[in-house]
Amino acid sequence: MISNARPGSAHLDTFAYDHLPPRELWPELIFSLPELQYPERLNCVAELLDKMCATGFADKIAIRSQNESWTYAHLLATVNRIAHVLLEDMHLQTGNRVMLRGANNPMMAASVLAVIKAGCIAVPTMPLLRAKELGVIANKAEIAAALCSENLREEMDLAVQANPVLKQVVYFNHQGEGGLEACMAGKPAEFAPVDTLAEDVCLISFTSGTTGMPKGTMHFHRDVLAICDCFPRSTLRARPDDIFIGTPPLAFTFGLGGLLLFPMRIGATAVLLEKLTPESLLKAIDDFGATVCFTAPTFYRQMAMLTKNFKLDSLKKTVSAGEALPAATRESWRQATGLVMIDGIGATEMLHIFISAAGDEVRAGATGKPIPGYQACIFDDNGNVAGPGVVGRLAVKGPTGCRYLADDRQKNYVHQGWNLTGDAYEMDADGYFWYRARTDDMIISAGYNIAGPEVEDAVLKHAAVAECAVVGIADEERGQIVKAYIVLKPEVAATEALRKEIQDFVKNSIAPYKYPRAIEFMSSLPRTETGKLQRYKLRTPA
Ligand code: 3UK
Repeated sequence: MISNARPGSAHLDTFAYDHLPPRELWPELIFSLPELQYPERLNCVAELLDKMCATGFADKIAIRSQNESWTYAHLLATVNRIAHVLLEDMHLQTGNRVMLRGANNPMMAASVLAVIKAGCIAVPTMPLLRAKELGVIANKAEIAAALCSENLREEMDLAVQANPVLKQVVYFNHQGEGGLEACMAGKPAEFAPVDTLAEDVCLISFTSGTTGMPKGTMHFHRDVLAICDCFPRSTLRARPDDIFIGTPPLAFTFGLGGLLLFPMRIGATAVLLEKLTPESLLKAIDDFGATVCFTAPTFYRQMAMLTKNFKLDSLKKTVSAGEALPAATRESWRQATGLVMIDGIGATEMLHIFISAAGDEVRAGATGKPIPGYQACIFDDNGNVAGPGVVGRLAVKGPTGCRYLADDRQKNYVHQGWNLTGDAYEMDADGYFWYRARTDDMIISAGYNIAGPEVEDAVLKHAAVAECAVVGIADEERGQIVKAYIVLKPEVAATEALRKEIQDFVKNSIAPYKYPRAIEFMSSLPRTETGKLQRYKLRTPA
């Protein structure tokens, strides 16, 4: 068989090359900034870790957890020992995929970095996935080996039993015989990074897609550095003395970037904590003196109601992504903390954030502008680039972009070199991008186009409302009607009078035809592990 691998690739196992989409289906990649001029050969972990140790950061704290503090030097030695285990004990070859399973903790982070440093391909998976879902991923990415946290052993073992493709698992955070820590004990603390190409795949991230087969998005060593050199430099403007904290799992690229790669790129500190609640995150911000926080809008909304009991004087910058940030949530966060939220839209396909704004550049209600390094435009219904004021499909391009692992849906995401994220957006005359809805979430009622999030924002401004999701449900007369699912604040009773009051409240703040004709009170809303509302579950209740 003729290998598809690029000449000079470090991959002995050419699976990734064999299953990348053909070049002509890739989005256009642009490297317009001086900081995006990477050499042809590049191992991103060598840049993020070995280089930081060699340039004065060896004794700085890289990672903190509830009970551990790891310096960059300690992280390097740990990563190196794991890399030896991968190659010598597990007999992995460069280019092999390695499944990674763990909540946010230092060993999970070290394992991801070790896989990449050893020239293999990391496939981090969300902690809550079950054996069945792990099997789908393992078969799709042909994964034979896994590193898994001991406390996730149950589903991992079931997945191994049911999927012959999965041949070996080594458990970490586990002191027993045969555990990763035991295997590492005899290994040297030095390991030379495998000399990969900048375009060798190092990460396959599966989308948290709501329907159908999950999609594997393939990312290069270069992409990992590119996201560190875009949003954090231009917009977040973090510094080496910053302390990063937040909720997104390392298996979600929002978390991998925000809670590991971004701090490492500048020699800052990452606080990795498992199982956070709005309350425990606030407490942790105080305990660790965190300065930069990454989480989803719904978390900020809940935290804003609890800030009275905390100091939060260390906190300087807060980043919201994963879902649209309602203007009402931005405002309650500002009132509670004095901080101007940095909203940013990112996507697993793009690896991280590509439209955002911070500080004085923020326009409440808009996501922001394409960050330096990225371009964005709106496509109208005829597939032409639309001018300001037109709602259409958001299209972006930059140094990163969509390459699905063996998937026909590549053609849906990439169009004329642009990445189509599946979002309906509008650009204003100043070049700000305003989120309207997911393209398939637009509600069409009696001929009107209604964006659910706009109605949600109006409902959320009512003092009795804690959370809200708005969807279109089938209606004989109007095609669809607007329905709001509402979680009330703890002390509020769900009455018929309140339903009417909320409807009138919305009619008074946005065009009356958008008001929710149906309202259902809920005790909670269905969400993914990444904090996204699962609107499809509300559209077709079980
Ligand atoms: C939605 C937003 C409005 C939007 C992600 C930051 O969410 C991430 O990746 P996913 O693949 O989902 C992508 C989709 O989520 N979305 C995300 N952020 C915003 N919508 N405003 C926002 N600020 O529909 C997008 O297409 O799960 C976010 C960094 C890395 C990520 N992977």
